[in-house]
Amino acid sequence: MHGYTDADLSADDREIVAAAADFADRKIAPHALKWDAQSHFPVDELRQAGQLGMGAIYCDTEHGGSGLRRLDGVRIFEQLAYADPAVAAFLSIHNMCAWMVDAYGTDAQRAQWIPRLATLDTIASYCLTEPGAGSDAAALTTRARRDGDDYVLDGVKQFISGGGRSDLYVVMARTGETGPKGISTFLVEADSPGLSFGPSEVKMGWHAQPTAQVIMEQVRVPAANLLGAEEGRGFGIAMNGLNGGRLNIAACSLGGAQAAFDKAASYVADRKAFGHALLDEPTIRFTLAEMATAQAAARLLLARAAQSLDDGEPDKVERCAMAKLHVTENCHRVADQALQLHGGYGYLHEYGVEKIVRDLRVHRILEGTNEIMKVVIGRAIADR
Ligand code: FAD
Ligand code: 2MC
Repeated sequence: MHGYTDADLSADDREIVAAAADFADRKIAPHALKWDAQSHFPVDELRQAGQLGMGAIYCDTEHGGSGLRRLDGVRIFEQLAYADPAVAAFLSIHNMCAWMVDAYGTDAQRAQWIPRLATLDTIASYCLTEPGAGSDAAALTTRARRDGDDYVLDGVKQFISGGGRSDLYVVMARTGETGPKGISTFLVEADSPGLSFGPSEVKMGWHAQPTAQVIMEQVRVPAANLLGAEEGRGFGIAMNGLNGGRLNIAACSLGGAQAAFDKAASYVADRKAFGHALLDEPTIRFTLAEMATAQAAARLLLARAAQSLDDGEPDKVERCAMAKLHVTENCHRVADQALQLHGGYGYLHEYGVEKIVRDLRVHRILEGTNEIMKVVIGRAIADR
């Protein structure tokens, strides 16, 4: 249980967090540096996580979801990210897709997809961003045209996590007017004729999961694949998915930064300079104190935001945005401070800290940039 004491959690909560930590320590951590260096996407281990209930964490148990809370979810992703933020973040995106199907799908869609998503026999990707529509997501131009009992999709999705490797693509496409009200959500299977993928992007971090364009040319899907069977609800579905996604990305930053902090604290205790351990240098202790305080504050803000989503509080959107903004910024700083405390060794791959810094950097950009988080929070303030 990295980052928690027994007093932080109830007995039930401890069991969930300890199980996630145990899996992460045994199945992910020993391989994280190799997977990063080799850009290996660990599908087998993701499926093992599915066997432990981490494929549809906060989906209803009716069709095989785990029926847990968002609060449990963020703690699970935090523990997984302690081992590898990139792997944890991919699983969080898959969980976001599973929840969208569970929360908005028809009974038939839920019965068809949730059992396979829960085990990760079906791995899912979330497709909102386009080359011409990132932060301004409601400007998307991928089109879905009704044709008899089918829809025909045309367009390009950019930066799709799992692109080319996932089995199911949850695609936001335009069925109506310009703006958010003309958008619908579709479930597109990987083997659909007309679906293709760009090359895997070469990235700064997140090497253990692929990122690629998803290209749709006359992709025909049955009308039954319209999520929720009603046009025009797609933007709301996408945004509600992202509220939880933003919490989870923050959790991945928190777990990654905790690993970096623990490495740094142990390193400065061992490293000698000027006749004593670096840990005995008061300014080094001040840095560790700042880092530990940042982690504790981030964990509290994140837990409160998760609770607001669990309870459907009126300000949940703003709280999720605040958590994403604060946690991803501060935890990236903690990871960078941990690198600095390692001196030159922090810059070497084998120490594992530079990987965390690289992986956490993108959390300030995706699932809504941190500038967009300020737009969301600012609008809430203005609307009060
Ligand atoms: P832009 O929107 O062009 O923004 C450029 C800059 O302008 C940013 O700094 C932004 O904050 C700023 N900006 C824009 N508007 C405003 C404003 N109103 N006020 C102030 N500043 C503003 N997307 C998916 O749909 N699915 C995925 O699985 C996925 N995975 C990703 C994985 C990776 C590794 C990366 C890098 C991205 C991924 N994305 C994914 C896309 C990601 O969500 C977008 O990159 C992000 O939303 C920003 O969009 P953009 O890149 O088009 O930047
Ligand atoms: N939760 C629930 N509903 C939301 C919402 C949220 N977070 N954000 C917006 N909405 C609703 C909003 O209430 C409104 O509903 P209604 O018409 O009923 O009033 C509707 O959506 C339209 O919202 P806006 O009028 O605010 O739309 P606008 O276009 O002005 O701005 C903005 C929306 C900027 C907040 C949105 O486009 C956004 O979040 N952009 C960032 C995109 C993003 O996060 N991309 C991430 C891609 S996924 C990824 O990166 C991965 C790694 C998976």
